[in-house]
Amino acid sequence: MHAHKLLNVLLIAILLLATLLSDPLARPMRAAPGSLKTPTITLDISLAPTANSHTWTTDADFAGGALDHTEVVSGAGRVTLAHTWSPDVKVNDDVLSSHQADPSLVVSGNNPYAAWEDSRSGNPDIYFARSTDGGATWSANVKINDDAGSADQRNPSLAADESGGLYVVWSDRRNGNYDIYFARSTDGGNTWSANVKVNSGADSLDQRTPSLAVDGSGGLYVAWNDGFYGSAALSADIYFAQSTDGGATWSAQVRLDDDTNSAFQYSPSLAVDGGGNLYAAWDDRRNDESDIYFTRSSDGGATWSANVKVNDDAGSADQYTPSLTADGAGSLNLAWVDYWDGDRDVYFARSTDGGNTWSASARVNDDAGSASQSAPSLAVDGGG
Ligand SMILES: [Ca+2]
Ligand SMILES: [Ca+2]
Ligand SMILES: [Ca+2]
Ligand SMILES: [Ca+2]
Repeated sequence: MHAHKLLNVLLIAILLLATLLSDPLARPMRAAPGSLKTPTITLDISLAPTANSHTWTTDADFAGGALDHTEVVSGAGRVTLAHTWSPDVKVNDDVLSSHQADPSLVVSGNNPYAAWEDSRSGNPDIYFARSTDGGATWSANVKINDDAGSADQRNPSLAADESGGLYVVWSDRRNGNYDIYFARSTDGGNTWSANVKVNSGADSLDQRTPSLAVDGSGGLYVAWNDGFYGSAALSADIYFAQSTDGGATWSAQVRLDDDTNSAFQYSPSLAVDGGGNLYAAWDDRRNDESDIYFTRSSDGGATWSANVKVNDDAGSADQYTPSLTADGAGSLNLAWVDYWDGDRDVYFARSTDGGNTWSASARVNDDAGSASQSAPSLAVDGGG
């Protein structure tokens, strides 16, 4: 079916988010002093099939309104991909100096779609734009959240299906504490549905950092961290819900982490493969420092496997903000931010057996200095 498979770029985009800029409360574990950029990494596994050769871009200044300084590096040298971000392309179209942050990008065909947190109206909202020319120019921006007040909307996670549907979830404080909300678009993002609440748990708690996955048959899946700001402040867990009716209604929520104590789980990343298997990774402090843990479900999300630790360092370095993708050939790719060697770097591991075992953790970014890299976000296109 894929006569030109080698020409189909398998694009993994890793967004590096300046989390302090986007939401100081959302990332309470670490500070990023001086981190004024939100760099983007793009990792192309069709060009770089081994764990030692990665293609990526860095230093996209999204917070300033541009995706610039795109740089692609692989084990074979520097490579420029046809649809990486062009220098000095501005996604947001507001003319004020308001704050845009925390972008979530998907690539469908060769064209990118973006949702982000945007404070042009004086409080954080979720905005959307699309490009039909590979990222060279962007559409007028569309506000997605439909609340009338000034509540905070943050942490968007955007997904696209193969028939042009667009879906986004985010954390939303319209009810006085954070919940997970959802909207969909069937017209390429020009208009968005009425917003639907996803989580069904204790509403006095905060639900944050959702991750959205869409399968090829209309299934929608969301994972989030639940309870961080509530009375169980240090025992936040990872929860999951799904929809089989396009997001109109959502299932009862299911807990994904199997920590038996009251440790902190945060920042899930969810993926679904072509066979309907679901995969999730998150950062997890059950060992009194942060590690990346993983689970999968082969029954549509009803039950989940025993959690597996992914990162292989023996020490107490922190690993956090994982980003997970499942490609069409049964491989899982996972990137995260790692404090292993004293500064923040992006690390990567791959599993070819459904997540039972993982490759050695490999550093992706190759800067020799102590510059910090943070908050990767992976996406893979339909060819992968
Ligand atoms: Ca708002
Ligand atoms: Ca809530
Ligand atoms: Ca917990
Ligand atoms: Ca660790």
